[in-house]
Amino acid sequence: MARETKKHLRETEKFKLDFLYKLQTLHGKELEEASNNDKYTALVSVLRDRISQNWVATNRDYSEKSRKQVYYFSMEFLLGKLLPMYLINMGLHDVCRDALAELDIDIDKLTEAEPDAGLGNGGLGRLAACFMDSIAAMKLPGHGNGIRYRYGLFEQKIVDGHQVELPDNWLKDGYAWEYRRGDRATEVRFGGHVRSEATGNKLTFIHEGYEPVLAVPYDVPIIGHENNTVNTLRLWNAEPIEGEFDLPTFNRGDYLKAVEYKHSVERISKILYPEDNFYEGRLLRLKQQYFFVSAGIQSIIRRFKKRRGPIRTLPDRVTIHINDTHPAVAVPELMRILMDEEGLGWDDAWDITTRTVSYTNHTIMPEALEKWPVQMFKTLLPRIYMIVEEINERYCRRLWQRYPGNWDKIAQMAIIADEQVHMARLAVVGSFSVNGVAALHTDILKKHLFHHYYEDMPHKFNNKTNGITHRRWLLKANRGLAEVLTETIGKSWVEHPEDLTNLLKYDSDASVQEKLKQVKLQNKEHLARHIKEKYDVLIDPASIFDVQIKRIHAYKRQLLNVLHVMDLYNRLQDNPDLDIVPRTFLFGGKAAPGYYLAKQIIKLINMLAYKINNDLSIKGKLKVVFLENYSVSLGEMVFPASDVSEQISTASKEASGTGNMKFMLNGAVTMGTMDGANVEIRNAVGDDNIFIFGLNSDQVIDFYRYGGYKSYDCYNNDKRIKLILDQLVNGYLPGGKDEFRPIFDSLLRDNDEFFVLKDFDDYAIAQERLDQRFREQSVWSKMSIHNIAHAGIFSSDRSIAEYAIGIWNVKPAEIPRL
Ligand code: GL9
Repeated sequence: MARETKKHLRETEKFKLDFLYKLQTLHGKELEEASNNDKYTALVSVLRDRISQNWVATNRDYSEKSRKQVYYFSMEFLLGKLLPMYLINMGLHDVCRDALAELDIDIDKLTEAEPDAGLGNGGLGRLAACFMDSIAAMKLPGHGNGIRYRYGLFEQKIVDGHQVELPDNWLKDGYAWEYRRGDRATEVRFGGHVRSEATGNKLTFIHEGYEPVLAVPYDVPIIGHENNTVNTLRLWNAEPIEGEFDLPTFNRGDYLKAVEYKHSVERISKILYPEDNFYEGRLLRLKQQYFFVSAGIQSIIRRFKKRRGPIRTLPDRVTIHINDTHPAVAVPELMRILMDEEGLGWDDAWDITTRTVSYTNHTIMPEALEKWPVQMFKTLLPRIYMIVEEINERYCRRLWQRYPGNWDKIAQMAIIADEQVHMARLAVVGSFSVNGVAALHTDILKKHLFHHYYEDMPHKFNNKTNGITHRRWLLKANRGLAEVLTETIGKSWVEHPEDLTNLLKYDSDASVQEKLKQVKLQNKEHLARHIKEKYDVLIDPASIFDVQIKRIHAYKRQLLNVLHVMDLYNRLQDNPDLDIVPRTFLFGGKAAPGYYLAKQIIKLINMLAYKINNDLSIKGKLKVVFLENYSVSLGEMVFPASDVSEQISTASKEASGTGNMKFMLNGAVTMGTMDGANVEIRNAVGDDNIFIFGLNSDQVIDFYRYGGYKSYDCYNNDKRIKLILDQLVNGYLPGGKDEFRPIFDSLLRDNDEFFVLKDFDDYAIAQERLDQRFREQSVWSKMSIHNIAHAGIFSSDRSIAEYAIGIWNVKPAEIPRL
């Protein structure tokens, strides 16, 4: 017997015994009596034991060697399921699968028992999760800091074509991956007032009458890929301060008030706000932000002081990275701690803070930029507000010197203006690095959104194009493809995704093309079975799977896609023999519960699907399916089964996109605008391997600035457009006649803010080109291969390497086995 096999057998046997032992000690059960959930928790427990040694070793190494560490502050971490990824990262996938198989347990079945940790809305939260994975894979000392929401992103049900939201009760059976660290809890203070006291020539500030909240950390281990690194994702839970110690005076002895207090505290980490690219100025949201930021910074400083000496060296040992502006209160909070608790003066504190905090902007959508009313901010965070005021004053004073008399400009740059605290401005002024998430986006930041700051502080600005972890989105999600790749070019791509370019040599190799086609077909069949079972709709795996999955948002233009489907359908009805390659249009995505137009789009897709899928006259050439409850796990099934990736946002609006990268990595070809990272995808694959259409971002921005677009002209001059739009409001679709009037109005009365009609014709032409290319199967295969081959640079390992070198200055640490 080969040594490898022997080793495998030994490990499998050991794993089996560990598992059975856990089942017994945890649940007091034998295999026969154990539920799926029992088996799942026993399995995770086996893994936890193996992880914990490396976790201790990692933390010991970081502190003994005084390694510089980065803390990624994010309101969202959209993790998905960890079990399958951790088995892969720990190199235990096959051992575990075989051990369980011997016990007649299907590992995929166990995985179903794990809730998708949906602590995020979409791209921004998923990016944070990919980054956690890459940081650990690259052996970098870096951790996450966020909120342990009791309810993650809502579960979407489609009822009569409408979206209905159900609470995501993901913690109902507990979460097997978290470790509650009660001993590391810390206090966060809200409200009250601040009194100053002079001691000698120094003013001290005393915060009184506040409501204290206990922040309790729940740590989730973040495991590196086949290395010993185990980093920490620390998620904070809000709890009332109980017991005799330090009971807040305001509720001492008052039972009702004490209960109210408990409720008001627990609300803080109760729900994730379900908005995408949109900001709602709720008090509770600001509370959430300060809560996890304050708790996070306190725990960093506490740990720092235990080991690493003088506070002045903080920037050499720690970077606090803020993921969008949500954690921007990190700037004044760090100032507060350095001054009020560590006794530093303003200048020293400011110097340390602005060398410790770095910031990523994720959107230029005006409605997503956070601004807090001064009154609200000041009432909730009185001491923090004082500090923001001082930051603002000092900054404006500097601006007066630089731009004397230029009041307009200064008002546009002031952190406090129009009775609001502008969080993006605070983030730019208070950090040492400001980055966008794709080359085009960073350009737009420099030229438009942050233009004045860029002129003032050009050195801060830099680009870090987003990435995705190829371990989850290929190795895990598409095993079939991963195997063919390894067979063809060897396995180096797993460690070095840029090696995927070795595939280019085979772009015209018939046997490689055939293997890839087979894998794609299997993935499509798998998805088709799922769709048949779940929606009772039959789709043809030989048809083009044309997919748009992402949050539903006007700027992402699901509507453009829908209008094109309506047009295709109209043409097919005119001529049932119309020569098109059969197409299956798949949609998926959640709409924010209060976003009326987005919910209407979902309804429209479903009504259209109903009409088309039941029309026998078109001979099955067209199918439309809306996939319910798009989530990380659903994405893992859909990306591998896709032929066409719809990335059709209005140019300039999509900061980067990351779904676009997951599609290309899985061999889909992009239909897209010159927006976000699509631009870089095009540069990588070349014009022959992508379908680009529509206005570019300069054209769009010019229209916004100077006007000149009249959507009515498109309606009046293009018969197809007129027909489709009329069909929205003339009773053609099932449902009420006026059901889709608001969509109609947004396109005509409101002059089509996102240039849907303007880009329609070019889109339809590009779709025809695509249809033609798909017919030549070897040409299509070659395009697909070029997409896979060039996807390596969109690995989040590349992004993280750039952050580590260009912003954080953190270095890999080899963790020894204990
Ligand atoms: C987003 C951008 O809209 C995306 O284009 C970008 O890829 C991601 C990650 O950088 O960030 N900004 C943003 O607010 N969201 C993004 O996806 N929204 C959500 O995460 C829901």
